[in-house]
Amino acid sequence: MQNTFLGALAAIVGGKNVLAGESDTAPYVTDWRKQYRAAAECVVRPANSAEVSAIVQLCAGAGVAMVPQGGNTGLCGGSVPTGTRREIVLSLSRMNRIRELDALNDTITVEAGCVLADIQRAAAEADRLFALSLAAEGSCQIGGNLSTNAGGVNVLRYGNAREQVLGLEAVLPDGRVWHGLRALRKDNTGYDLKQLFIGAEGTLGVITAAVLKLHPKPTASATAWIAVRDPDCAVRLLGHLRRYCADRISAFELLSRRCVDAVAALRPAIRDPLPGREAWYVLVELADSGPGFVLKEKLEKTLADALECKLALDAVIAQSDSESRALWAIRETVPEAQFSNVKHDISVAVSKVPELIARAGAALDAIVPRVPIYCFGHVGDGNLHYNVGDAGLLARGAEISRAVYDVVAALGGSISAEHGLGQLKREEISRHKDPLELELMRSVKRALDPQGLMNPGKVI
Ligand code: FAD
Ligand code: 2HG
Ligand code: ZN
Repeated sequence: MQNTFLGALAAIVGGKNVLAGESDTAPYVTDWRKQYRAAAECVVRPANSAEVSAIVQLCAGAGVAMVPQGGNTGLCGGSVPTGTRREIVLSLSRMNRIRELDALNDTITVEAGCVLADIQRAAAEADRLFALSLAAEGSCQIGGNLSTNAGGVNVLRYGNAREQVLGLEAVLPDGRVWHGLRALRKDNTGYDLKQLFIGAEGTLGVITAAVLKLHPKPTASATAWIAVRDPDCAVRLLGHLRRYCADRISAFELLSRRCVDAVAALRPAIRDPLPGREAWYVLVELADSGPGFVLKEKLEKTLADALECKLALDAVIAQSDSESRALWAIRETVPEAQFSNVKHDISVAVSKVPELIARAGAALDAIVPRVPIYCFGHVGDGNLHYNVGDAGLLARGAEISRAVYDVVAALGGSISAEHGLGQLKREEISRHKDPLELELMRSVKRALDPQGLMNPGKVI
C-alpha cells in the first residue's frame, strides 16, 4: 500500500524527487533549532504548480497529511512533521524561478521556492528594492516568508511580508489551483483571499507563486551603532530620529549587552564597535535617494543632538559599506549566538517596550532569580526577542513563558510578533485570543480544509 503511494508520487515528480531513506529525509524532518523531530513517510520535491496540485490530490485521496516546507528556518516547529499520523513533507525548493520582473509596474513574480536573497538580488539588478530582509535571507524561501508573514529589520519603513504582496497562486487542500496572481495596486472585488493564506503557516493550502511589490532602490545609506542607558532612552531616541529623519529610518534594532557578549563569544573576530561597556545598544539605518554624504551629515547632526541631551551615551557612524556590514554582522549573529533557550517573540506598542522589559524581568526574577535574559529585536516595531536562560532551562519553558506572556497580555501585546505559532504556541494561543476569533479561525480552516490534511497540529 505504502509502496504504491510512493510509486504514485514518483510518477508525478520523478523517482529522484521522492526521498524516503532516513538520512535523505533527516534535514527535512528536524527544525532549525533542533527542538522538533518526527519521521515523515517521505519528502516530495515538485518542480511546478501542476505537480503540487497532483501531489495534493493524491494525498487527499489517500488521507495523507502534508507539511509544506520552504527553507526550514522557521522558529516555531511549523515546517516539520508532528509524527502523529501519516504525513509527507512537501518541499518547494525546486520551484525557484523568477517568472517576471515588471520594472514599470514595480513588481516581481516569483515561485514559492525562491530564496529571499535571490529575489533581493534580482530586484537590485533592475535598480529596485525588495524590502523584506532578515538574517535567514540566504536560506529562507518566499513561500515560507509569506506563510509566516515574516517581519525582519525593515518593517518600520516598508511593512511586513503581508504588505509586500499584490497577488498569489495557491494549491487548495483538494488540489485545485487558485490563480490569484494579479499585479494590481487597486482591486476591490470582494474578500482579499490572498491574505488568508499569508500567515497561515501552511494550514490552508500551499503557496506556489506570488506577485511582490518593489520599491525604488535607495542610493544612499547611513548606519550607526549607539550606546544608550536603558530601553526608555532607546525608545525616546527613536522619537528623536523620527522627528529629524522621518521615513528615512529603515531599521532601528535594540541589543542588550548580554547579546553583544554572546556574539563575541561565538565569533571572537567580531569587535565591539565602541570602547565602553554599556548595558544597551541601538543599531540604526537610514536610507534615501540622493548623495550619501548628505544622509551621513543628517545622521551625525541628529546623533550629536541626542548625545547632548543624554538620549545617547556614545555613538559611531559607519564610514564605509564594509564598516556598515561589520555593525550589521553583530546584530545578525545574535540568533546563532543564543538559540538554545526559552524563546519569546513578543510585541507591544513601541511606547510600552521599556515597561515590558522592566516588568518581565521582575516577573522572571521572582521565579528564576538572576536568570540570563537575551533581549534584542525590532524595537522600531515594538517587537522584542526576549529569550531566557539556556538549554538547561528548556524543561521549565512553560512556567517561564507563562510569566513573560502574562506581562505581554497585561500590556495588550502579542505572544507572536513575527515567527508565527507553529507547534510551539498552538496551545498557548487559546489563552490569549478572543474565543470568537478562535472560532472564526476554525471555521475558515474547516471551510478550506475539511479533512484537516494541511499541516495538522500547527496554529489551531
Ligand atoms: P519554513 O521554515 O520552511 O516554513 C515556515 C512555515 O511556513 C511552516 O509552517 C511551513 O509549513 C509553511 N510554509 C513554508 N512554505 C510554504 C508554502 N510554499 N506554502 C504554504 N506554507 C508554507 N523571522 C522573522 O519574521 N523575522 C526575522 O528577523 C527572522 N530572523 C531569523 C533569523 C534566523 C537566523 C533564523 C534561523 C530565522 C529567522 N526568522 C525570522 C524565522 C524564519 O526565517 C522565518 O519565519 C521565515 O519566514 C521562514 O521561511 P522558510 O522558507 O524557512 O519557511
Ligand atoms: C531575529 O530577529 C530573528 O534575529 C530571530 O527573528 C530571533 O533568535 C531569535 O529569537
Ligand atoms: Zn526578529
